[in-house]
Amino acid sequence: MSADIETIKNLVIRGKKADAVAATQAALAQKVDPAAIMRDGLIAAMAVVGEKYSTGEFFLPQMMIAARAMTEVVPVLKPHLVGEAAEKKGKVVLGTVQGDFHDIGKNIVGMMLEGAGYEVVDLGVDVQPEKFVEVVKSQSPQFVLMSALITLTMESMRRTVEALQASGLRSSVKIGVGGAPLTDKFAKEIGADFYSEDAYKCVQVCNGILRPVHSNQAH
Ligand code: B12
Repeated sequence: MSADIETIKNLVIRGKKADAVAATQAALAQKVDPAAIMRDGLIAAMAVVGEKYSTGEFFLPQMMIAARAMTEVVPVLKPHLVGEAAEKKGKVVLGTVQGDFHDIGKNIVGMMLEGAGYEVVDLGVDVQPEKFVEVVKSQSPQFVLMSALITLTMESMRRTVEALQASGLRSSVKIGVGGAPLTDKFAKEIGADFYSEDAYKCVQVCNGILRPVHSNQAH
């Protein structure tokens, strides 16, 4: 089995899940950097699939089998990407917003946060604003993180921020948003605290937000 990143990318694009898993295992055995496999193999493959869908070269079934291949490969990479954190840093409530069923990116964000020591309460996909509010009330997290991949469902993020505001819980959490169509500008516009373009940066931002909180408590 050929084990380079380009091969993995092409196998994921074509939805060859067993071969993509085998190629990833072979690449890891040959000490190919797992973060590079994720970025230049898997995430890059999804970008190509999206492009092909836009141009009409791919239809929904092809997009689905490619997504399934990616979903199979991620657990193979997981132990190589995330460590075991010794102590819990903080609690995150995470979900893909109402109307949106894309969860690959959200799951990667959750995986990286868990590896970095966060307790992640994953609400899944198509999460209504009221559900976020209910769980923030019962779980008292430090962060609410929302994912959206469809331009239209970005509006569900706005409604979730509004619902948190209306329930009086807004100031108890930092709200982060992400997903391919998101921008810093949109995050500011809806009153979120931050936008991150990928899972790695999201972990860094969360760590950065918690650090001053801890040092304040020490005084
Ligand atoms: C895979 C995929 C699917 C899969 C989803 C499988 C799954 N379990 O998620 C399937 C085939 C089911 C699907 C369905 C649909 N899809 Co689709 N899909 C994609 C595709 C190809 C890849 C998305 C993906 O997983 N990327 C890889 C991950 C790793 O990237 P990511 O999600 O962006 O996440 C990273 C960052 O954004 C960030 N991040 C993500 N979330 C968060 C959250 C926070 C808090 C933070 C900080 C960071 C962060 O970190 C992640 C890792 O670094 C995209 C194309 C694209 N370019 O995005 C289209 C795309 C998103 N889909 C699209 C469409 C139109 C649909 C459908 C409506 C199609 C249809 N006619 O039914 C349905 C939607 C159904 C619904 N209501 O949700 C459009 C959306 C157009 C738009 N802008 O509005 C796209 C852009 C394709 C296109 N070019 O037209 N899709």
